[in-house]
Amino acid sequence: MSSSVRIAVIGHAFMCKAHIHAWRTAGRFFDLPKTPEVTLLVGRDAGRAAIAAERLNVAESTADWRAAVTRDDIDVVDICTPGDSHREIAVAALAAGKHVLCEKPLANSVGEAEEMTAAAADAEAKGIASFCGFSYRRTPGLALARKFVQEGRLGEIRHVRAQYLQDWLSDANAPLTWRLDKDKAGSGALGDIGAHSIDAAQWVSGQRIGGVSALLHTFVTSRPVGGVAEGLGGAGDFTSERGPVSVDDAAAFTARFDGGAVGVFEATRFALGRRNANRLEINGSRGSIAFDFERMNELEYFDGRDDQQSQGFRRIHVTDAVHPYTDRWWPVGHGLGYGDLFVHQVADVVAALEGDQQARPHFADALDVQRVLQAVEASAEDSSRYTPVAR
Ligand code: SOE
Repeated sequence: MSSSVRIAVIGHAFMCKAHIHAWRTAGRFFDLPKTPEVTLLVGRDAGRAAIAAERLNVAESTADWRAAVTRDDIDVVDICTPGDSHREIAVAALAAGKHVLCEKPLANSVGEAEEMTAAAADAEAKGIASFCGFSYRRTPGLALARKFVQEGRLGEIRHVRAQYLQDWLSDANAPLTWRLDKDKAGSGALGDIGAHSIDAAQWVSGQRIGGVSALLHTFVTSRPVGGVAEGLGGAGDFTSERGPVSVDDAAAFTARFDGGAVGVFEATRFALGRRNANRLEINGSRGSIAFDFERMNELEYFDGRDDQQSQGFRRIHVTDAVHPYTDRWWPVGHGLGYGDLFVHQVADVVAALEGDQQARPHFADALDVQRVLQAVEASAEDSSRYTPVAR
């Protein structure tokens, strides 16, 4: 039996870099049962894939994902492409007996996500695993918040307040890239970052969202076309010609959770000054937690049982050896960063491949998030739910 896990990464942009960095780094900090080896980088454009492979030091690249997912020397297919290709690649890879790690949101529609989940269930019966990249579950602060909920420190959960605020689209002349095209991305802020909030809120609170009432809005309806997507923006010759933006710029919704909590969610890429403020606050009958990814090494915790004189939110530095994931890293206090979430993710995936427990979130978990996304869109389309103010 091979002592390595051989990975084909599909996609050659931002997420591909984050994943390859993680596959490379995980074994340096975590005790993995097998050594990850990124064998192949696949990109739609052979030239760009070759450039990315050279920079990221991957020996081989190709534009042919179909051939890649059936190769004997590949164990894991890691999908880092826009949502419109997730279903086809994942289903083919699972059918070929490859474990699949797929970026979030799982798909562009519930129908696609259902098909992928059914394929994952068939594959699981043959020992093949599926994972979805809701990477924020791997933030030590959020993992600690979940632990506090499970330990009963928050008591009965009443409020779940989730915001995911970014600002990289604030400029009306930022280019029209795939994240602004519904056919490619499925939705806008909602699926791109709101999906993270939905997953984190359900995972940390331990409650599922049962219903929503939503509002979606697009502030900038057309943007410059041309050039190529790079990072979150673009490179090359973006022209003065503008094309339509077909997704939401901002999403807001209220939610009822099946355990009795009420939720308020907001996702936007127009919150000028907020770079990656992925925030979650939960208030229970005994205590509260508040997390903001812009201070990702901290978790705020309020213990309602403290004596009244000393009550207040305490700021826990989630950097100690007793905290989730952190014992493997730097000595206490030095802290982690965005890329480290992906390291934790692949460490969990590799451990699960060799263990007897499926790493979560798997495709079925991600399908659940997709159903919430669908409910939000359906609610936002139903204008009868929007009550104008009578003046
Ligand atoms: C862009 O909004 C983005 O890169 C998301 O696609 C990621 O999922 C999130 O982690 C950071 O922001």
